[in-house]
Formats: sequence, structure tokens, C-alpha cells
Amino acid sequence: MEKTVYMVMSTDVIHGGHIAIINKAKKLGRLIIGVLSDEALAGYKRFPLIPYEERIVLYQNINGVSEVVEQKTLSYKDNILKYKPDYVVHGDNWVNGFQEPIRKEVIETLKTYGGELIEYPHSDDPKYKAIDDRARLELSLPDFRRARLKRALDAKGLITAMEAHSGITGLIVEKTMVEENGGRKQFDAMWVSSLCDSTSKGKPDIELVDMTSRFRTIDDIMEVTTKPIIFDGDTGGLKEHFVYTVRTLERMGVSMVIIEDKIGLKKNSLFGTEVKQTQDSIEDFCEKIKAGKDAQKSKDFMICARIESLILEAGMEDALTRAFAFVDAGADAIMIHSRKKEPDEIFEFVEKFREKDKKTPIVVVPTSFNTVTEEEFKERGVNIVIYANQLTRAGFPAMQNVAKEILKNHRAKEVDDKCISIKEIITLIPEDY
Ligand code: SPV
Ligand code: MG
Repeated sequence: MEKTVYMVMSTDVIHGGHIAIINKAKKLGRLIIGVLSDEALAGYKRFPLIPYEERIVLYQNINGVSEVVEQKTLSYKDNILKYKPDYVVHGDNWVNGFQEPIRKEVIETLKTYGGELIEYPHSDDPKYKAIDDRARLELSLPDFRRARLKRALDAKGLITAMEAHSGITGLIVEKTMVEENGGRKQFDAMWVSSLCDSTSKGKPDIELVDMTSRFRTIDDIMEVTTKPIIFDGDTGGLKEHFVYTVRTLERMGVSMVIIEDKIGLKKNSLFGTEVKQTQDSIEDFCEKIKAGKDAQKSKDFMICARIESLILEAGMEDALTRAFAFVDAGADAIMIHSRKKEPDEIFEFVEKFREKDKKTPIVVVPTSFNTVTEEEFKERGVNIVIYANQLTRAGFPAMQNVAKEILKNHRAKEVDDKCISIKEIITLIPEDY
């Protein structure tokens, strides 16, 4: 009987190296290709340029491929047990490194029925690396970057965003990864916070840093990164100004702007009712949302309406009434904010909102209610979790300490082990971006 061969393809740019492996694999028997879902692929390599459905078609049309099947996770286990291939083939580049647990599981699963893992030498040909570098560059172009937030939301259900306020913090959000279950966990998006952008300029978070300066920050981040950007648009300003903001953000490749339903001198929400803040009327805020939606040109840009009712203690009913009205006015997402330590009012809002609206994405900023895990938020129906200020809050105490130590010691030797090494700084910032 003809043998079966299973191989997973985790690329969207097929080059000679892949074809060479396919040619070898098909000689062993009937070749089944497993295609990683967008979510699994993003957790392994980079965000796919070509969505899952199109990658399926691509592989179906490669000569020598008998069948193409979905592999939803990085783990091969389910598909190996389902298709019982005689051979699984892979490059030998997973023997060490973060994929080690996946490889181990493949070997153990194959052992249960006598299957075999065949590994071919991995090609380090620079021309293949150049192809991948080009694909990475494409990820940073405005049209692609803008659309990436919606795609990530569709693929994952819940995405995370980490605050960035400069090129270097953008790079930290872009590159920080941890190994988890044979994959790599990383942030999906960046949050350009008004608080942190203002703080980095030594200014209060009162819409004092003007839009031109805020756009400059976005530009600095965009020049060196590829991840989608969610922009904190404060109140959005005057409706007549907001339409220009929308067009500019969209043109730059930003994916989402969040505007809050307040008027007058805006202060940071984490002050709560300690400072006087006025909520906009539902009618006027709806007008602003509509004007923004009318101004936008592409289909992928999103306007998120942020509701301040819980912060200003206007009550749950007010928050919900506003949420439904803002969605009716065209808001693509809703952000509900709270400064309570317990997540109860956030959970209550999400539950009541989801009773009527199953699909509008819900955004939360768990600075105060920080004990809730991403998994629990997802289970309850939240779609975007923003870590809004932790990088800034971590960075400044470290800098203050080092400054004090140098003053105390009259030299810098004592602080050396508190500082990132020059070598690490150099590798964090690539020369060939
Ligand atoms: C920001 O990061 O600027 C925000 C979120 O708007 S919060 O500070 O919690 O209001
Ligand atoms: Mg803000």
C-alpha cells in the first residue's frame, strides 16, 4: 500500500527551498500538506501576508501535493492521530530552540503507531532570507498595516496591545517574545497612549501635546516597526477637526482611533471624579462618530467609541445606553473604562452589552483591574486588551534610580549592572531596517 507523508507549511511566500523539500517528500508517498491557521502562524513566524483561505489554494496547486488540510495549532498531535502518516517530514532547524517541545511531541505521537520523523538539512541560503526580509518590509506598508488589526481580531478573537511612545518603545513592543507551548507569544498591536506620549514630553495629559506632535510620535514608531497601531485620540477634539485626524491617521496606516465621550478640558481618566470632567451629550458624540466614519476612505480603518460613564460614576445604564447609541452611529468598537480595582463593573457591562450585541469588539484597559487574565477576558467576550502605560511606569523609576546612584557615588560603576549592555542596545536596533 502507498505510504502517506505529512508535512506542515508555515510560509506564505513559496520559494525554491520549499519546492525542493516537497519534491523529496512526495517521493516517500502520498503527500498531505498541513496549513497553519493565521493565528498559529503568527505565533510561530510572523503575521501572514496571505490569509489562510488563500494559502490553502496556493498549496493545493503545487505539483505533487495530494491533499491539503488545516492544522489549527502549532501542535501536530491531532492531525498525526487523524491522518496516521507513515512519515512526518521537517527541516532539521527545529532540533534546538523554541520548537523543541513540538518536535518531541511529534516523535512521541508517531511512536504510538510506528510512524517515523524524517528531517532534511535546513537551507540557510541568503537568497531565501532576502525573500523573507522583503515580506517583512511589506508588513510595514500603510495599507497592509492598517488592515492587520481587523485580520488579527478575526483570527484570534482576543488581541493584546502594549503602549509605545517612541521608536525604541515601539521596537520593544515589536520584538519582545516569550516561548510558550512550542510557539512564541508576543503583543499583537501597539497603543499610542496620550498619557505616555505626553509624559515622555514632560507634559500633562490634557490634550496639550498637539496632533502634529502626536503624528510625529506615530511616524517614529512606524519607521521601525510593523505591528498595527491603535491611537488614543483623546476626545477627538472638535468634530470639524476630527475628520482631518481620521484622514491623516488612515493615510499613515494606523488601524484604529479611540475617542472618549468627554468635552472641555480633558484630564486623564485615572483621576476619576477627583477632577471636574464633563461627558459629551449622546447626540453630539454620535455626530462626531458619524463625521469620522464619513471622512474615512478605506474599509479597514476603525473608530472606537470610549465610554467614560463608569469613570465619572454616571452609572451602568448610562454606559450601556451610550454604547448602543455609539454603535448605531457607526462606531466599529466600544471601549469601556473603569478605575476600580475589582473588575465587577467591567464584567457586568460586558455581559449586558453582549446580551444584545454579539459582535462589536469590546476594548478594555486593565490598569486598575489588573488581576484578570487575557483568557478570562476572552471568555467573557472582550476582544482587545490594552496595556496602556506599563512600559512608561517601568522605565522612569529605573532612570530615576540610576540618576540618584550616580549622584551618590560620584561615578557610574555602581549602576553598570542595572543598565542594558551596549551590545544588547546595538542588537535591539537593527541597522538594516
Ligand atoms: C491613555 O493611555 O492615555 C489612556 C488610558 O487614555 S487611561 O490612562 O487609563 O485613561
Ligand atoms: Mg489617554
